[in-house]
Amino acid sequence: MQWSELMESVYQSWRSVGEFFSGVLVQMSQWLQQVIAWLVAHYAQWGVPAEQQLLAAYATIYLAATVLVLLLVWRLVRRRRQRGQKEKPTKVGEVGPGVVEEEGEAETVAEPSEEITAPVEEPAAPLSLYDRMRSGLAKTSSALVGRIDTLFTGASGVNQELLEELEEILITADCGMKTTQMLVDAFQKQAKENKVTDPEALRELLKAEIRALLNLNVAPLAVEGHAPFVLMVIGVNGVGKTTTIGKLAQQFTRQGKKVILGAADTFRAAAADQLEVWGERTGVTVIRHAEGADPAAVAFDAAKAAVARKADIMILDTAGRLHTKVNLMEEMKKLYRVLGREIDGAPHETMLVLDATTGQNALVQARLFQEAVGVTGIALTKLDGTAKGGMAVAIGAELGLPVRYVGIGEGVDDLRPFDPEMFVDALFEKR
Ligand SMILES: Nc1nc2c(ncn2[C@@H]2O[C@H](COP(=O)(O)OP(=O)(O)OP(=O)(O)O)[C@@H](O)[C@H]2O)c(=O)[nH]1
Ligand SMILES: [Mg+2]
Repeated sequence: MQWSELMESVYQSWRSVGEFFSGVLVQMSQWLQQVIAWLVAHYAQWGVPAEQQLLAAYATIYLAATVLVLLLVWRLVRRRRQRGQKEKPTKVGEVGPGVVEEEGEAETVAEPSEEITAPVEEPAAPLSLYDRMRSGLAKTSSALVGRIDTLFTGASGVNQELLEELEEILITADCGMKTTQMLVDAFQKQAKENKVTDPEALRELLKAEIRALLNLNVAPLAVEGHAPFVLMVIGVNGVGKTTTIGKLAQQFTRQGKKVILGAADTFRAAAADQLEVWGERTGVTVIRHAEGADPAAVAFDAAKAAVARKADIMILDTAGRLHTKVNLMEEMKKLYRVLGREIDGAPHETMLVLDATTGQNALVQARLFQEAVGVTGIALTKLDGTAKGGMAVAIGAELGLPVRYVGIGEGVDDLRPFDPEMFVDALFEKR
């Protein structure tokens, strides 16, 4: 191709591009003129003086264009922000309040130190209570019910071998010796009497026996009878006392109840700080004193505040660290004395928090506290982190105490009033 031909074709292409854009510009200016004429005509109809009609039309177009541009910018920014949130990594340690760690005698509230990052999951549809329970019990279910299913499917009737293996499975899932014996005896009796051999029917039979055992000690916490209702929360270090109190405060507040929290764990300032974080989240007042102060003095002030402010519920956090049973008893006696003097019949509930992951050790703790201070109910936490969920069955049968709440995760709604029906259904649901 000749040089002049090349230049000619470049010139032609530019010319056609230029013609296209000038055509567009001409068209747009024609539309603009039409819009201006239309606006002017309307302003004339609305009685705008002739010399201001054109100005008003231009102002209207200017305003409309500005709004349009702003809308476009807003949409762009919103889209970018949404994309940024999907991609943003989160620190695992940021999820909840400080995690309490224990090393020898030193106590510290651990900073959210691990820089572990996890991708933020796509927002999922909120889980129903049942689904939460089901997923919280997943580990126990596969360790307990999964093994039981395998046992029943491979068995040829209810014989000694099957019963011994069933016993072993129940004990491994921390159902406790006494509870396991009760369950196995009842199961054997029912299977024999009703001549049950089919694996599915055996499964249903065991499920019914566990449900019956759990139903023996059902008693949800009823806070309505007293105003204020005083709930004292006790338990050893790190079992989840403060977290449970925080969740309860939020749940009661949502129900429209007025809550006051007392930080009677004065062993370390961080304990009261942790409670304050929950208080701020919920908008609940936290009564606290300086580190090392007398817990009974905090209880006194919290009780006074609860009465003065007409609170429905006062929840007292206590220290998990008391070296001997004598110390524990002395401390508790003092707290009982102070609370009882300020509020009739207080505390109305002494709820012991037990960590399900500690298995049989939790039962030992429970017996100690029961002897020392008189427990009236149990909150069983961290069921989601263990295959030892059989604990929930053991508590009622071994201690004769009602499980008031179960913790199946770190979220506020993961603390649930204990419902044996739902618990057993979720545990036995086929996965
Ligand atoms: N997965 C899971 N974690 C829980 C549950 N309940 C509490 N935790 C966690 O257990 C840890 C200890 O909880 P805290 O509430 O500080 O325990 P505490 O009994 O007050 O401890 P001290 O104040 O040291 O006596 C925290 O990281 C909580 O988030 C639960 O139901 N499931
Ligand atoms: Mg605490």
